Amino acid sequence: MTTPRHRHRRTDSRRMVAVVGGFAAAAIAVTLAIPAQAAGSTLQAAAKETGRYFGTAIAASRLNDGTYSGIANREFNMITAENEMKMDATEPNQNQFNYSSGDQIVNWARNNGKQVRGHALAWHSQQPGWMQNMSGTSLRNAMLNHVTQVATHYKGKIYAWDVVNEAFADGSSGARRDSNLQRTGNDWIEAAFRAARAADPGAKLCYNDYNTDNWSHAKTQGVYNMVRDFKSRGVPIDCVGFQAHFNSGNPVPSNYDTTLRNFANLGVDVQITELDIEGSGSSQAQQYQGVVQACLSVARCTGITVWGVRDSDSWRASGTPLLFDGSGNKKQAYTSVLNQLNSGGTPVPGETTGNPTQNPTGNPTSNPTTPPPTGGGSCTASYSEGQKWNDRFNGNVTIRANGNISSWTATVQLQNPQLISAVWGAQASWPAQRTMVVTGGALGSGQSTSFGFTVNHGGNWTWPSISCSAS
Ligand code: G2I
Repeated sequence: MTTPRHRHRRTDSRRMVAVVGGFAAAAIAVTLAIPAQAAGSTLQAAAKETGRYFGTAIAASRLNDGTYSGIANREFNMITAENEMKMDATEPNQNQFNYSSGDQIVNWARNNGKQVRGHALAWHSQQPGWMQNMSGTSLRNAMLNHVTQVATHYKGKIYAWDVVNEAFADGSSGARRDSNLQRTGNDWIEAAFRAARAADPGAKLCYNDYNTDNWSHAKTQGVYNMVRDFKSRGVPIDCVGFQAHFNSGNPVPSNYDTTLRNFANLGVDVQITELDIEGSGSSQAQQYQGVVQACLSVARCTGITVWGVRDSDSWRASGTPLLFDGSGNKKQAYTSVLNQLNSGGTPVPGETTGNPTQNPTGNPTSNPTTPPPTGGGSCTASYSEGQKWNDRFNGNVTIRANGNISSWTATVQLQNPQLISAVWGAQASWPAQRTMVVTGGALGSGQSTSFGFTVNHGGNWTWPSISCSAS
């Protein structure tokens, strides 16, 4: 069993990990006690504490504005070129590439110790004039050449590429968007991904889109089905970007964490890539907090990027959608994001975990390439803090299979005088008043599942100890 740790009401939550390995019901347990650290005082520092990045879009033309670059340098550790690496910017004439503005941003980022998200290799929009009227094989080849050339130019300098941007239609069809690229054949997206992988094998390759935040929307499902298909056929895709441009007509959905988790369960990272939320004050702050909370609840949500620095830098400045006002002052939304980051999250890397406040409505399909579990592996139980109140706190446990397992049993041991008042996502039994046993079925190697519970702590904030055994 793990040793309980006495560290609570902290803002930088860490988890303890119990490992029971090898054989059925073997009682080998290891505790990883991660030392407490100070809460982050900037977005990047706070996000880093959870293993995530916090980024912004940068416009090359603004970099010599000291207020702008000062905030960008202080707060963010992942940089996206807002426009400078798009098709029209990088290949203004066919086979004549111009990397000057893109390089300016990449160099600024690297000189300041930041990583870069590449945006975007193939898109129906922002095509250079010469490409807009092309079709058929010549367009397909021009697109693939563009992907190859640009990804090769930036090879080794890009954390993740938005390989294909916005290829699905809005509305209820769940289908691909009509475009000149789509008309070259439905396989244009996977062709772009294969070309990008060949050019820069070190970059994560993402599909990026908007209006894919709500799990119940047809567009979300359309993208989900494509990613599932890609994973099943070995098309090289590593991540899905959720642009997250919100406003009153398109608010942050309450099932956002479900969406992120279900995509992550396909075996891809998920990233929030262009976040902005129109509005002001506490309403805007709360929505920002919700987005951050959703990402933090999913281990494979590896980072968040806001689409600009100050409100005045935004593509929709009148909606004041960013974290800094036009003078560069921190807004209420900034504080809510920072505080939420500092409240901790499911650490990265790892697998997905449950959010105790919402039961997922979707039912992610298991990756068809995963062989059916036959047993014999071990399991790892990871604890992460959930919400806290004066009289109670929530805890989350993620069970991860190391090797195939046919069943698992987790034991949650409470401390006196704690009592569990609610359990979700699992079947529990109570061999003793403060001992809860939770069982689950087969998991393939690397797969995970999670459950949560509420502890009425009676003044004792000590985390419960968790162990896991598998057969
Ligand atoms: O529309 C918001 C974003 C949606 N997802 C994809 C992103 O790439 C997109 O970003 C926006 C930029 O924020 C705008 O700055 O994409 C627009 C279209 O590429 C950008 O607008 C362009 C204008 O269309 C150009 O006329 C202008 O020269 O910005 C350029 C630079 O200011």
